[in-house]
Amino acid sequence: MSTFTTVELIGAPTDIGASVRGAGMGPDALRVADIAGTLSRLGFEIVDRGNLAGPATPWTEPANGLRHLDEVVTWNRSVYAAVDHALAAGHLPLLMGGDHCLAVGSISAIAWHARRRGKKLRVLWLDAHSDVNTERTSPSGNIHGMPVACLLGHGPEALSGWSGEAAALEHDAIRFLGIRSVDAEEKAAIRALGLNVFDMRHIDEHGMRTTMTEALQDIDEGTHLHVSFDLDCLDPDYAPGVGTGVRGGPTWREMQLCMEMIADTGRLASLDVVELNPALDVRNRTAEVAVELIESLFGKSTLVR
Ligand code: 4U7
Ligand code: MN
Ligand code: MN
Ligand code: MN
Repeated sequence: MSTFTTVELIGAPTDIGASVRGAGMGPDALRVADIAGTLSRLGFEIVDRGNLAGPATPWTEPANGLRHLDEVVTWNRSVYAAVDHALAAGHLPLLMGGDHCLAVGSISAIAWHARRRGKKLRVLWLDAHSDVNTERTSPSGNIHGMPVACLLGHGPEALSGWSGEAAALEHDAIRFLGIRSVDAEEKAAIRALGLNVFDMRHIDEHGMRTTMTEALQDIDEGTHLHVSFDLDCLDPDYAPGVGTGVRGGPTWREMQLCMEMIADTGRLASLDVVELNPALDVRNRTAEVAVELIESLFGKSTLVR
């Protein structure tokens, strides 16, 4: 499916952008669930870069609306460098978080490469949340609720402009899926910015198949498709090991169809898997579910025909 033969695993073991502890154990939980063996059985070459190093989480209160800003910047710099290195080598970077603030570094590096190669960048943001808060609107100060604002050039200055442009993403380059928890001021931002949100109401009314057909509508040969997969997108019945779970998400089966339809485009070129929290999980079930879904995303098909 993918034009890539080598998948580069990059572990970023940190919960620096959250206020619930535990997402730092995500990379090793995915390794225990055999992410490497699973992808290699699908025919991919796997390079596991191990875990990046970075500052410990200080668990201090937000300052000027931002919790742990300096440490978030440091972690994202390492993520940017690692993703940049993987892309330069022609590999598909698979970032294993860690919390979702790390998408700033990952997607900024991807945007830089896509622009240089003349590719049209499209991002699918699979999440219960829209992550478009800023330091002025965030009810928590947690930066894992702000990466989209940063990538659109509206976040805190220290986390904006990393792709070499004011905004790594144009407002119409990102599609949100599975959204069901949006803060009041985020709603206003979504409207003001004209963002493309396929919320749970849309999935309920139209089904996953129609929703995905719409979401993938302008993907073509010239597209670099990035998936930013926040595991709290799934219903917590299927994925209990997350720090900010919200009832009423897609089922395992619906999420499988979503992943299979993305795989069918053949354009997947990079992936974040974030917000897995093994401290809240049940016998590594969420990590196993994540690996099953990633397997479909990379082209394992249950089609008999
Ligand atoms: B995640 C929240 F207030 N919106 O900003 C906030 F509800 O990366 C949650 O999607 C953010 O898991 C969740 O703190 C961030 C809250
Ligand atoms: Mn998120
Ligand atoms: Mn989320
Ligand atoms: Mn904008």
